[in-house]
Amino acid sequence: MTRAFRRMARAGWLTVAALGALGLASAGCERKAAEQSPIKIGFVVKQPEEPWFQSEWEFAAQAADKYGFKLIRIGAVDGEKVLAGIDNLAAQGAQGFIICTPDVRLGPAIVARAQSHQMKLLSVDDQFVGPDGQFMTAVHHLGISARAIGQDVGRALYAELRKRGWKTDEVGLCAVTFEELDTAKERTDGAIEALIDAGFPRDRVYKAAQKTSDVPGAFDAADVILTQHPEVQRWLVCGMNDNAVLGAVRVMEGRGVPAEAVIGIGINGTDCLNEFRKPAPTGFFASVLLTPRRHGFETAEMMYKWLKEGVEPAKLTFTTGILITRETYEPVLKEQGLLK
Ligand code: FCA
Repeated sequence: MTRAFRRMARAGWLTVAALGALGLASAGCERKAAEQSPIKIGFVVKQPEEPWFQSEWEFAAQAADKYGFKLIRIGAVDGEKVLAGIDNLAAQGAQGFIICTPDVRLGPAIVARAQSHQMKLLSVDDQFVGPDGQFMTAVHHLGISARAIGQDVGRALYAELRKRGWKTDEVGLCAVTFEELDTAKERTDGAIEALIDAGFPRDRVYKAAQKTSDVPGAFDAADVILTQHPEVQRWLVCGMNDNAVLGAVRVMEGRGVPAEAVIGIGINGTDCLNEFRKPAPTGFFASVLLTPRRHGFETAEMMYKWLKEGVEPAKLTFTTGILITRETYEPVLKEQGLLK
């Protein structure tokens, strides 16, 4: 308030019109502030209930805090929700978004919708596939080194089998697969390949195809395998992620297979913490902890710098993982900033 204004106010000369003008001025200020920090970034995920995606969101929110942009989180479980979500982001003024799509074959439709709103786009975790069945390499992507991580799982399964002194002819591998998604297929193929390379018999590999990539989907798939192979006494379990392995482990528990006769190794490391915290060990032996910070913070940071400074992100980025067990998960997660 100017000194003259204050003098007028003291003298009781402020009119209704003057007060109105003050109000208008402050509305103008707010508008100006909004124009000065205009960056809004969407983060769309396919399974918002999965801890992995919640971790990505959390880390993206840390990037938003650091750089001062607005993060808009959207959970989109099917194609319709994805396209409506993109329209919604555009209506809110977002200039770009990061997405893990519920179906990689939606890639062309997502690209077209982003272009129609002149929005920048970056895919995370699951890479888009074009009408020719090939990856859409024109779309910037950050994902995991799926085959190498799968191979780590296979090697760790075999090492634990040896440690327990199991004979391979009484063991079966229950591989919970989701082969329509390339990153999932690469993971389970990698695990099977490494196990066979290490000496595990190929004819004791039993694949269980998930219809949905969640715990109930894995449960139903593994249930069929257990029914078909009542002769198997000890089980190894692998899958695309923690939830795939958890589903199979639950089936085995339900059928009375003792926990010590199961070695399950997941991937993500974010969705198995409750399992590791159970007072007694279960068949879920270990997980490969991925880097949700890189998938959330780094993708959001890349998008921000692209929008703000015109710095184009790398076309393709691949991340790695670290094996964690009940014994090691706490220090490792603390070190990674995933646990306080
Ligand atoms: C896929 C899976 C997630 C996570 C991510 C890196 O999107 O569905 O659980 O493993 O890849």
